[in-house]
Parts: sequence; structure tokens; C-alpha cells
Amino acid sequence: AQDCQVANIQVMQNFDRTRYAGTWYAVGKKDPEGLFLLDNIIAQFTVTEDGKMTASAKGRVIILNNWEMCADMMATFEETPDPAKFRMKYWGAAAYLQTGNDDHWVIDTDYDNYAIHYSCRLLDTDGTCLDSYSFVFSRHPTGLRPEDQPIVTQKKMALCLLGKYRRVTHNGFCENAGSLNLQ
Ligand code: AZE
Repeated sequence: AQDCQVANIQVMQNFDRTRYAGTWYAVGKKDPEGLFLLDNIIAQFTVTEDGKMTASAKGRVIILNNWEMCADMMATFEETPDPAKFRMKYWGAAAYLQTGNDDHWVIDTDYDNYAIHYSCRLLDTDGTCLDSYSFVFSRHPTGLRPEDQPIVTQKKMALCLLGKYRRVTHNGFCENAGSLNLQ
């Protein structure tokens, strides 16, 4: 999809949600417009008994101008004809957190080390994306393995988002048993 048409973006072939399950650390992100997760973003994907994918995620946010907290989010995924493309319905454990319904596309993953996620929130009239967000996930909180970096760079390019990602810091902000979690 070097033409940047959202409809031409290649996603993961034969996506296997069972292999995708478990903990993923966001190590890179491209932000959408508006309020978003800042850092310390950890997602946990689960496949329920009936085969449906669900997830929870935590991440540091700043809301109400200057209130820093750990957002505790939950999500369910609605399937589409493409097994790697989902609609994600999400909400916060606390009512003042964000709720939403976003695309959730798995662009590429080796299941054991890295995954690239993409979501277009707003399609432009020319078929490109006006407002997107994307995560680079790793199974390792320390980051990507050197051998996975060229693959991820290639996928960022295919998403027309090369150079738009920021590194995601992990310093345990959302792991401290809720002591800093002002919910
Ligand atoms: C994702 C992993 C799967 C579960 C969820 C994810 C996204 C969460 C958000 C949360 C935003 C919260 C805000 C709170 C003030 C893709 C990381 C739910 C986008 C802005």
C-alpha cells in the first residue's frame, strides 16, 4: 500500500488469535488526534471459551488538564470477513475514561516477538487515512530484537507512517499495584 490507500493495506495472513493471546508491551506508537495513552502501555489479549478475542490494556494518561493516572481499559473484538481485521469496542474501568469503537488491524506478527497494529479512525475522501493510530508491540518490555527491526520499519513504510512513531517508555508506572492509580 505505498499508495497509502487504506483499502490496499496488507494485513496478517491466516491470523491466529490463539497464538496472538497473552501479554504485549507497546514499544512504539503513532498517536491519533486528541487524548491518547502516553506510555507504560501493556495489552493483554485473551481468547474466551467461545473463541472470541477480548483484551485489557493499561497505560499512563493525563486527563482533566493535569491529572496523571493509569488508564485501565477493556475491549471486545467483533470479527469481520478478514481474520486479521476487527472492530474493537473499548471502555475504561472508570467512567471518566475513554470509550470507543475503532478498527483493530493486525498488520504483521511472528506471535513470539513482535506485532504491528493499525487503526484508521477517519478515512479521507481520496481513500487515505486522515486520523490513525498504530502500535508496535513486543513480547519483551525492553524492545524489539535487532532482527525484527527491519521488518517493522518495512511495515511502517507500508502504512505510510514511517517517521511518525515515538518510543514508548516502560518504568512500571502502571504496575505498582494501583498505588498511583487514582481511580
Ligand atoms: C489497545 C490494545 C487492546 C485493548 C485496548 C487498546 C486501546 C486503548 C485505548 C485507550 C485510550 C484511553 C484513553 C483514556 C483517557 C489497542 C492498546 C483497549 C486507545 C485516551
